[in-house]
Amino acid sequence: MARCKSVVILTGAGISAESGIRTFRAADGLWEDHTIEDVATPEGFLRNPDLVHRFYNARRQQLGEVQPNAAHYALAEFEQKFTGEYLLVTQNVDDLHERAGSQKLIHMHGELLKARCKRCGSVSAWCGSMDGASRCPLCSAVGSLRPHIVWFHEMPLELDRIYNALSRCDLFISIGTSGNVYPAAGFFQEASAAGARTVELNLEPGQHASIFDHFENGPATSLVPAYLK
Ligand code: BJW
Repeated sequence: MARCKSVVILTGAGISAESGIRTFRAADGLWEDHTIEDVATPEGFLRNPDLVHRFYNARRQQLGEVQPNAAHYALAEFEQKFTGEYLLVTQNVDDLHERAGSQKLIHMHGELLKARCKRCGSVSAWCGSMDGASRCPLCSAVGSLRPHIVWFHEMPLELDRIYNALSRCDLFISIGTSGNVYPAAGFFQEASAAGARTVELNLEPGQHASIFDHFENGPATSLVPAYLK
């Protein structure tokens, strides 16, 4: 670690699991109770916006009841002390990384606590009272707000910055993601092609664990602080 000049870290739902946020694909995961096509696609939102708003409102409410855990804090501390280039890319839409103190952070799948206007494209804070009939705080259009979430078939955010960092890194660490969802699932290959060492820290091996240079298995709250020490 001391010899690294540029580090990219990718996190998934597993890093927030011990804070009490459900992952997606576990036996008790979010996709067990909800049909992906209904709640996580633009077509589902067009069909039944009320259902989608209810799904995200319930998750916003839960976010107020959970706290960052030792893995989130370990990443924030590492960012503070590491002197090279650093980028944390999270697929998570919760705000636990920033609440732990991370700053060099990209939410590639959006943010639960933000709204996006379909008319003017502006992104604003999600207020508790917002719903499908609310007015955009910028352009005042009525009924144009949607969750600032990247659904299936939509383009993830800030990919240029992410691929740029991947092309320069010499260490890539994937934490708590199953490696099922692209393009994030392919990031380790980009990093590897650039000559980086690739490391996966996960409770259970992800889709590509066997082709990472190094895999460690266990809960994020133990593995991450120990690995970044
Ligand atoms: C622990 C733990 C503990 C548990 N400690 N670990 C190429 C090939 C095939 C398909 C495609 C492809 N390119 C695009 C696609 C289509 C699609 C896709 O990937 N489909 C697959 C299902 C096959 N991708 C898209 O549509 C994306 N857009 C796109 O590709 O645009 C075009 C494009 C093309 C080429 C280049 C660039 C762009 C958009 C994807 C949007 C994903 N959105 C979601 C929902 C967000 C909203 C919401 O939150 O409601 O994002 S889906 C969901 O999955 C969520 C997550 O961010 C994402 C990843 O899940 P994650 O984090 O890995 O969670 P789990 O549950 O799968 O895994 C949890 C892990 O934690 C496990 O491994 C456990 O072991 C571990 N764990 N406890 C440590 N205590």
